[in-house]
Amino acid sequence: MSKENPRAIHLKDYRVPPFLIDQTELHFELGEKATLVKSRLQMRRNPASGELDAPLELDGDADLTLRRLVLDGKDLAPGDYLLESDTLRLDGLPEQFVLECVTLIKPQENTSLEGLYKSNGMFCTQCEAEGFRKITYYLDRPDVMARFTTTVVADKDDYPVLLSNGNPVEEGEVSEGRHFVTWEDPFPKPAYLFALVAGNLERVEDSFTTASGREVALRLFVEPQNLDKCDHAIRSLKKAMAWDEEVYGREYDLDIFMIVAVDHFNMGAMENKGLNIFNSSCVLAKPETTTDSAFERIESIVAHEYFHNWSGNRVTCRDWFQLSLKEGFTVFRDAEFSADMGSRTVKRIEDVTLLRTAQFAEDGGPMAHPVRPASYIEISNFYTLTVYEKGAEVVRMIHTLLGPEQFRAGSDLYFARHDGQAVTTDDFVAAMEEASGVDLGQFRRWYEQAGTPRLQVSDAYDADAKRYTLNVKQSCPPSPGQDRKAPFHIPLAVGLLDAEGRDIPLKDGATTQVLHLAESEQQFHFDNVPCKPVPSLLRGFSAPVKLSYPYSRDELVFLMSHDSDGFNRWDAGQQLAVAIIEELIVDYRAGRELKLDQRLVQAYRQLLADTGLDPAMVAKMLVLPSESYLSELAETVDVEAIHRVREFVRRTLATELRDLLLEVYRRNRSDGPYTLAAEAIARRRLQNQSLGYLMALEEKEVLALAQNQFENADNMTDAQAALSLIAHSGFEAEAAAALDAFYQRWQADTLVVNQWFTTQATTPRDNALETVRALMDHEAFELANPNRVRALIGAFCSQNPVQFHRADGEGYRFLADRVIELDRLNPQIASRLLTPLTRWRKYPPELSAQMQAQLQRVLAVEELSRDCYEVVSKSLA
Ligand code: B3K
Ligand code: ZN
Repeated sequence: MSKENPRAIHLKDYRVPPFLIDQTELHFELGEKATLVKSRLQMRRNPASGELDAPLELDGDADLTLRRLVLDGKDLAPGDYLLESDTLRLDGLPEQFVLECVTLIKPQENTSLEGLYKSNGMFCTQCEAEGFRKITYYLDRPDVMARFTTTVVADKDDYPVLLSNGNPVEEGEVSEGRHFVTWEDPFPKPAYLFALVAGNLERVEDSFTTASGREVALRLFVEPQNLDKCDHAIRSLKKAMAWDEEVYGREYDLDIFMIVAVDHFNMGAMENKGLNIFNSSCVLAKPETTTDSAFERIESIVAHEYFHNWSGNRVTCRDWFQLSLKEGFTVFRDAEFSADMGSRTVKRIEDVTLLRTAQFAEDGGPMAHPVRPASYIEISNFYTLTVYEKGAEVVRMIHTLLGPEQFRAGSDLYFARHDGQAVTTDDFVAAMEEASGVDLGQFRRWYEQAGTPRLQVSDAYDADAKRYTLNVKQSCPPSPGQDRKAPFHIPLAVGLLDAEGRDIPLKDGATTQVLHLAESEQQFHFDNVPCKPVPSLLRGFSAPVKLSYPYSRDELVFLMSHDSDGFNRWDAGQQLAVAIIEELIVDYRAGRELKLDQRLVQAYRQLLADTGLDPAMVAKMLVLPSESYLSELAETVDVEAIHRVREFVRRTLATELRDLLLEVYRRNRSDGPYTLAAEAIARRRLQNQSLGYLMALEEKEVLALAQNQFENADNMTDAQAALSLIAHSGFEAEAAAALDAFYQRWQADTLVVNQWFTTQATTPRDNALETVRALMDHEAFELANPNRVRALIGAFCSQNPVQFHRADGEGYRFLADRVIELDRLNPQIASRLLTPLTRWRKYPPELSAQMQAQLQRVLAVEELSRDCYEVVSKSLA
C-alpha cells in the first residue's frame, strides 16, 4: 500500500444515523457511454440521534462524478458542500429537507461487479454490502430504510426489459426510440436491497397462490438461449414459497417475484426485494448440461434467496457486524428446507463436511472471527463460512435447545416484533429466549468468541452400580485478538449402544439425550445401564465442535453398522478412515511399506454387498475423507504424503473389492430416462463412486467402461463423472481426446465450459500449472468473469493441493500474479482467491517461507485494495 493503511471499523463505535431517508426517488438514464443517475431524497434528522446539529455525510465513491446538487429546490455551489473521494458532506441542514443529486457513472467500465455494471450487454446491479454508493451519494448503511420509486429509461430495442424492485406503476415511450418503466416498492428498505436490470431478456412465467389466496406472478428472466433451463428454478421457488408458509408461517408480500440470471456475478445470488439477481450457474439447469449436485445446489440457493424476503428484507441488519442475523438464520432455513425435500441425513453429512473442512480451517486461521465480528476493514471479506455456516449451526443449536415448537414461537415473535426494522443478533436471541423461557445468556458467547471448541470425552462404567459416566472437558484455542475463551453452552446429543448395537433407553425412555455442557469440565451420569455401552457422541453433529473420544477401530466398525443415528454411522466410517490414513502417513514418511488395515476393506465390502442399505447413504459412506479435511486435521500439512497415502488406500480398496465394485457399478447404471428423483440421484452417485474406485486400477477394461459412459450418457452427471475420471487417469491420449470432444460438444454453453476448465485445473498430473497457464489464453477464458476465474484459477489453487503446493513455489507465484492482476479489476474476487496462501502457517518451513514471500509481494503493491490489504496484512501478522 502506498497511502495510509486502511483503518478498521469497530462494532463498539456503532451510532444510530443522525439522518433518515423517508423516500428515495431514482431516475436512471442508461446510456452506452455513461449513465445519468438522478436521486431525490426526502430526509429528516433522526430523533433517536443525540447529535442535533450533525453534518450530513453521504457515502460515495471515487468513480462518481457529481453533476448537480440541489437542496430544497436551490442549486448548491461547490463551496456549499465538501466533496471528498468517497464522501459528500453538508453542514447546517434543517430538520427536514429534500436533497436532489445528479451523478454520472460508467457501468460499462465497472469491472468490480459492484454497483451498476454490464454483463453480456445487459445492465444489472449488485449493492450488498456497500455497492449502492457507487451509483449515487447516499446513506449507504442498512439501518437507513426508505421507500424507493425507480424510473429506468433506456433504448427500447437494446433494452426491452426494464426492471427494479416492487411493482411496475407506469411505462411509456420517450424520444429517440427510448422507453421507460417506473417501479414502486412499498416496503421500506436499505440501499443494499436495491436492484435494477435492463436488457434484452426472455422470460418464463408462472404463478403461486399464497395461503391467504393472493396470486403472485413468478417471472424468471434469462438470455434467449437459456429459456430451456428455467423449469427447475421455478419449481424450486414454488416449493420454497410453500415450505416457508408451512414451516414458518411466512407469506410472500408483493404481487410479483422476479429472478434474473446473469453471467458476471461475484457470488451465488442476491436477495434484492422482489428482484433476485442470480449468477447464471446458480439458477439455470437442464439434465443434459447440469449435474445432480448442481440441481440440488440450485434448489437450495433459490430457496435461500427467497427465504431472505423475511429473514433479511422484512427484518434486516442494523449494521454489517450483524450479517449473520440474516445469513446464519437463512442458511439454517435453507438447510432444513433441503432436508425436508430430500434426505435429511445426507444433507447433514454434506453440510458438516463443508463446515469441518473449510469453516474449521477458517476458524483456525489468521482471518478467524466470531459469528458476529467485532471489527472489519472491508466488509466484503466477512461473507465467510463462519458468518454463514457456523452462524447456521448457532441457530441450529438454539433450535435443539428450544425444541421445534418453542423455536417456532421464537421466530414468530422475532418477525412480529421486528417487522420493518434493522436489528441485531442479540434481538434475535432475545426473541428466542422470551418466547421459550430458555436462558440463552451463556449461549450468546457463540456470537462473540471465535475458534472451534474442542471436547475431550472419556468414560467409566461401574458394573455393580450399573452406572455409566461421561466426563467432558471443553476448551477453545486462542484466535486473533482473543487469547482466552470462556466456556460455551454446548448441546451434546448422545446415545448409548448395547453389545448388540441397540439403543439403551435413557431418560424418559428416549434413545438420544441432549447434555448441556456449560463448564470447562463436567460429568454426566447414566443410571440403569445394564452393560458397558459404546457411546454415540455428538449425534447429528449437535454442535460445531471437534470431539475426541478414544474409540478403538473395532468400536468404529461397530458404530458404522449399528448406530441408529445415520449421521454418526457415517461419521464412524470417517473416523475409522482418518485413523487408518493418519497411521499410514506416518509409515509413508518413515519409508515403510504401506499395508491397509483389513477392517476398512471389510467395512467397505459390507457396504457394497448389502443391497438392503439406502444407496444414498452407501454412496456417502464410500467417500474417503478429502485431502483438504485431512490437511485441516494435521498439525503440519504434508501435502504429498496425504495425497499418496489416500491414493494408496483408494487403489487397495479397488484391488480388493474389484468384482463387487463392478457389480455395484453395473447394478446402479442408469437405464431408462434421466429423472431427478432422490433414488435415481443416489444410484448415479453410487455408480460413479464405484467407477471412481475402479479407475484407480488403471485397467484398460475399466477405461472402456468410463469411455462408454462418457460417450453415451444422456445426462451431465454421468458425462462429467466419466470425463474427470478419464481426464485425471494415467491414460494421457484418451484424456486429451475426451477433453477435446467435450469442448467441441459444449463450447457454446458457458456453464459447461466452466466445468471443462475445472476438470483440467484439478488434474493431478505434474504439468497441471502449465496447463492452467495455457488455458488462460484459451478463447473461452475471461479474467473479468468471476465464474471463469473460479473455474480455472480458484480450482487449481484450492482443489488441487499437490500441484498448487509444488516444491518450486511456482504455484504460489502464479496465484500472487493473478491476485495482483485481478485486484485492479475486481478486488472482491482477488481477495477471495488469496485464501490458500493465507494458510502458510500450516505448511513445512520450505513451503511456508515461499508462501509468505508471495504474500509480501502482494502487500507491496501500490494502490492495493482494502479487500486484499486486510486479508494479506492479517495473515502475515
Ligand atoms: N446476501 C448475498 C451476499 C452478498 C455478498 C456481497 N459481497 C447473497 C446471500 O447470502 O444470499
Ligand atoms: Zn444469504
